[in-house]
Amino acid sequence: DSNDITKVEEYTDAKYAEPNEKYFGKGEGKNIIKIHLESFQSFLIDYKLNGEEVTPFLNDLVHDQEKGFTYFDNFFHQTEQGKTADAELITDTSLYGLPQGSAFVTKGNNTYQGLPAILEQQQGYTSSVFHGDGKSFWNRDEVYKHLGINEFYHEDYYDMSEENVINYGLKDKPFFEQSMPYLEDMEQPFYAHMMTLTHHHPYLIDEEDASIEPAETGDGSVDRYFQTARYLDESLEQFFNDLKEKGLYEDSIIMIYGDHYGISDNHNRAMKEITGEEITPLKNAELQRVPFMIKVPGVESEGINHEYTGQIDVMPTLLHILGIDASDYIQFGTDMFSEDHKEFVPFRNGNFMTDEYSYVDGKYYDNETKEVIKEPTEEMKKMEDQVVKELELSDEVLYGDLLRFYTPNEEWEPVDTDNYFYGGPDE
Ligand code: GP9
Ligand code: MN
Repeated sequence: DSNDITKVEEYTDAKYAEPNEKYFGKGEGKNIIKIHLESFQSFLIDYKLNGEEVTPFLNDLVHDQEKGFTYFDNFFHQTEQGKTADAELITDTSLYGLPQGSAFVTKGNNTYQGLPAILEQQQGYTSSVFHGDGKSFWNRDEVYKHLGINEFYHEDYYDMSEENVINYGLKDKPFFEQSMPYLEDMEQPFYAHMMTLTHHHPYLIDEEDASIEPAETGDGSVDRYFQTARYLDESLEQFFNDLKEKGLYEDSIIMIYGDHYGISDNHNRAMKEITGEEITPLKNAELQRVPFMIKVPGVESEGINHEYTGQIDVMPTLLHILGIDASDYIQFGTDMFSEDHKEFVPFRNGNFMTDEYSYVDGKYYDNETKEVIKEPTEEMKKMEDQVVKELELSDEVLYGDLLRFYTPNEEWEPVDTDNYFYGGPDE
């Protein structure tokens, strides 16, 4: 009931981090293009296979500051069984996914105060999701209404002929190409979420789409992982060129993020070959880094930012960039650019990473020496308790549908799901 939400609010208020003046409001009213890199782990950045870069286009965005992107090299995914759906939920609500199952499916009819709805109500944004798969996968066609997503371009909007499709759905190159006219037609300012798909387990790729050779560990998924990553990288380059051609590049906020790991710990033998290191529990946790990079027009790139951050921090960061006070909303993350951003990143299983030490499966490790810390400090134990508490409070919000009882500010209007319909181009 409303007592429970008060408890949550006390926690998120205490955690709130003030905006950084350098960013606050700098992106107000600008189009936002959010690009989802399916199953992309950060170890791919700068990785060389047979002496060749796997993702030259992304590497260039990371290293060439002229391109305007700030890259967070200590950004982690925080997903569990909900995989892609968890990443969507976390980045658009700043709530955690559930310990089991997918909140998109089991809590798809909850009340949410999602980023798309807030942007529409505060600054007149329209929002859309682009994804070349069936609309009901992960219950998207229901939960998107509650998030306030205006348009959902799903497989009915795309040419899904055989040559355009592999594995789960539309290949990334035709996906971006065919999305362009819809994107151009959107009323501005828009918040557009482009969700790629080809770089997905088991990393199938047609011969004509593979520009590099597979790795040679003998583990097929790991070996092909590099080929589909390269294909994704090429599809991004094509998309950026199209955006430039259509005048949608320069003045847009562009954000790129990875949704979750692609190589599970069933592949540790092959990953030892790839990384040159034994995949210990700590190493496995370290491999949960996924890329996050963002370009805000008019704000110079910081190059590589080493702050420890996670998907939970994305929404408050974006709100502040647009000049919207994130403290009004129930959010478990904090602005990544803030001086008071809290440097601990909970994983859904209670493990967490900080800038100095990591807590993995009941043990603390020193980040530098990789050694177990035999006598954890009081401060470390407090952190462990805080992570448990944070995850529990977030769960209470979802299990109790507590946002029903919360009014963020005077302007907030609960989302009316009757206003949303994702039938298809002809309906
Ligand atoms: C399905 C796609 C993949 O539409 O988003 O989901 P995942 O298996 O990564 O959760
Ligand atoms: Mn995914």
